[in-house]
Amino acid sequence: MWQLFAFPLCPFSRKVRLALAEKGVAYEIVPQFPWEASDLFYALNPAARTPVLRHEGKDLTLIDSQAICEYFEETVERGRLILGPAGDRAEIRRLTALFDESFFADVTHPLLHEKVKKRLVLGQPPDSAALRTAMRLVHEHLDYIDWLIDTRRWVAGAQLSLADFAAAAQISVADYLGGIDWTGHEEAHGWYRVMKSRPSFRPLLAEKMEGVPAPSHYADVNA
Ligand SMILES: N[C@@H](CCC(=O)N[C@@H](CS)C(=O)NCC(=O)O)C(=O)O
Repeated sequence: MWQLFAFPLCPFSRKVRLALAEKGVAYEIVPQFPWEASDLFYALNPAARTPVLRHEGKDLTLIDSQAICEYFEETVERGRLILGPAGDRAEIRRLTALFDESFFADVTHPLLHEKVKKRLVLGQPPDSAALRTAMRLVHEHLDYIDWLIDTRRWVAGAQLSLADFAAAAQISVADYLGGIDWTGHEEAHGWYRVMKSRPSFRPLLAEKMEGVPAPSHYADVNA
């Protein structure tokens, strides 16, 4: 059985969980906060970053959400997420990287730092200027998703792909932390409701992070 070292609000672990669920790969979660890394976790990943996926029987450790998703794309036929001709696959990888890197840096990471790490680890109040900046930048990302969904059916093209799951994983964490305002983003909002309604999303919406309450709309697939 695969073991996923993860914590509930890690967007990269969420991306992996969505991909594994879409592909029908079973796993169990080993709760792991990067800021409380166990000796075992350090031994598996000296960078002490989640997600890490371990299979004891195969003596295999996979690190980094993209490496993990690509591994299962290469080894599991079901639920193709990087699909189509080479040009389409390049576009899926471009947009996956955009959400993993830019959305995370602009929005998810500041929200996690200000609202989770400061509260649970550092015992400090959030910096309201940093939160305002993240709330401003989220609109630029949602504008881009509006445009993508307006010009193609899914984020990276005509087919549902890893880029949709990477984007939805980041947004779901930002939404949990009260960082998403859908005003003026009908296309992006409609797309996210569809993503939220997928069976693969249900376990994420049901999960809570201790000490960090979610807003009431968070788990509502119609909200
Ligand atoms: N590129 C990596 C990013 C992983 C990452 O940044 N994980 C965060 C948690 S969401 C982490 O462990 N941060 C702790 C640190 O960077 O020290 C991936 O896609 O897996």
